Amino acid sequence: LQGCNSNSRGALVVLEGLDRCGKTTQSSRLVQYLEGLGHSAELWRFPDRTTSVGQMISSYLSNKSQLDDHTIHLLFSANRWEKRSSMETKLKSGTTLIVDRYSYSGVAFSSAKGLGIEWCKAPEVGLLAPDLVLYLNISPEKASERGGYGCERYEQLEFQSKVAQYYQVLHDSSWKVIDACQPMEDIEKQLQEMVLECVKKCHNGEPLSQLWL
Ligand code: T5A
Ligand code: NA
Repeated sequence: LQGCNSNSRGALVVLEGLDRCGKTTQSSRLVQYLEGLGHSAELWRFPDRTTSVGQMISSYLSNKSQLDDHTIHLLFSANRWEKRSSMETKLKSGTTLIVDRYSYSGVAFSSAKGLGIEWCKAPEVGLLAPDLVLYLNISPEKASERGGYGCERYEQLEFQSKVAQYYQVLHDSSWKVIDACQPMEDIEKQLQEMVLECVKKCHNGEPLSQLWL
């Protein structure tokens, strides 16, 4: 993989799943793994709470402010759009992005509140499509037993069950489903293989595509 041609691009890899499924744990391990192999890789996450849009989202998630369901949906989407061009630049310069949540979260969470799924997908159309989506599969019950659950707005069993149903609807050929109840190290090994294969494919010229066209 090292020494591949200079116009090869990085891979866009997204981790998805219910709250507490282990996305952040596994995303950072993946970046370390790729860097260890000499690849250029970065950890990104959505919501990106560092921007002014991201601060509005963060305030909403921690119940410090109230927003209409449509409004917060569009803010989550805007938070991805404001990062789109820098994502593209990074990918084209050969850096692989490991992204902790993306448009699938956006659509699954808002649909679970009762917004129409097509309405939810519309503002995501034209964002970069992931080369690989790693879905960390866990039951809402198991997830709720993990540390820190219950602090943020969406961390309730019944709601998380609905989110899981909408994730099922969004599942497409870019997805790989991993059992998130295995020991962390076992999950890590499985993800490494999947990501490495994807990185090779992208280095070899697999074109970037766009969501939901
Ligand atoms: N949202 C997000 C939307 O509504 N629309 C959108 O467009 C987007 C992008 C914030 C919320 O916003 C919603 C979704 C969310 O509700 P967030 O900041 O990513 O999203 O918050 P969470 O998803 O809740 O992230 P968490 O940090 O809580 O969960 P992770 O990252 O999935 O899990 P992680 O790695 O932090 O692990 C959680 C705990 O489990 C343990 C860890 O040590 C940790 O204690 N753990 C394991 N335990 C046993 N076995 C394993 N295999 C384990 N892996 C991890
Ligand atoms: Na997280």
